[in-house]
Amino acid sequence: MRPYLDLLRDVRRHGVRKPTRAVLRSTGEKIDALSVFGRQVRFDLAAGFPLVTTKKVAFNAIAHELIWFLRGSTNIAYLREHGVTIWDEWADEHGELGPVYGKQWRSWRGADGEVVDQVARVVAGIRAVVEDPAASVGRRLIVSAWNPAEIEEMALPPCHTLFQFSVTEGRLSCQLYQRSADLFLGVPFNIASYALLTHLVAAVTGLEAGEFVHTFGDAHIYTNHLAQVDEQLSRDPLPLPRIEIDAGLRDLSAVSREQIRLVGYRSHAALRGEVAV
Ligand code: U5P
Repeated sequence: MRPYLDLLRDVRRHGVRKPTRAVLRSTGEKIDALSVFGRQVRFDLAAGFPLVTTKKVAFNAIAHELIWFLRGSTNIAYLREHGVTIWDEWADEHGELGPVYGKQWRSWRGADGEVVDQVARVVAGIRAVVEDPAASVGRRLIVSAWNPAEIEEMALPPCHTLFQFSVTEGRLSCQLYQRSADLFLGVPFNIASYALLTHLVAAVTGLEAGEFVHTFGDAHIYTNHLAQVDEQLSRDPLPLPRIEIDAGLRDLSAVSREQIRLVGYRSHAALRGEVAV
């Protein structure tokens, strides 16, 4: 997890202190962040599954959240059923979040009422590139969650806004553009989520997982997380775990938690930090 820790250290040292719109729910206090604009890190997925080891990260919540995105859901009922609370702060009284990731990924509303399943299209596109490396979709394998016409209706405008796949010599790589990144609380989740997505898409298209490339817009550390970040940076990373995907997986809309196995995850102790909302 060197690339993540190097980025955390970079922003801790060189981030510019800025006011943000975020507040701490416990006190209502506005919170500043140390911030940089524009960074990129990359993870070779063959070298291990990039789950942060310098603090304990809740992989189960990450896996369930991704399954929930892939089902196209925007109601927290599925997450609640599985004890995942990460979206609770943003849901309305019926558990609805508006047209967030699941809606945009699986049923983007087009101009003339056409509904676009971007994930299904991208999987079909990857299969076409596997058949023919010169297929016209080869450099167009994109899923966007940033739907300008629907931003106002979303509980939170998408932080992970757009991702692209690339097929090279039997390996599937994924690059994410994340417009805004809470490096201490959000990013360990975001890295693991997209690494897992890359493994899942590779599994259903008969490819090996290649690289996950993570590109950032505003990468920041909230000032209420500085002590935890310093503690984390004093810890030595442990060997990375592996991920195993059930060989029978065919359909991304029907992935179950049991088809995903995290093997050999060891970490330092959890570090708590209050989320800025
Ligand atoms: N955030 C993440 N990753 C996520 C979701 C949210 O880091 O998956 C963080 C953003 O970095 C930011 C906040 O700190 O949530 C959203 O606020 P804003 O960028 O919309 O102002």
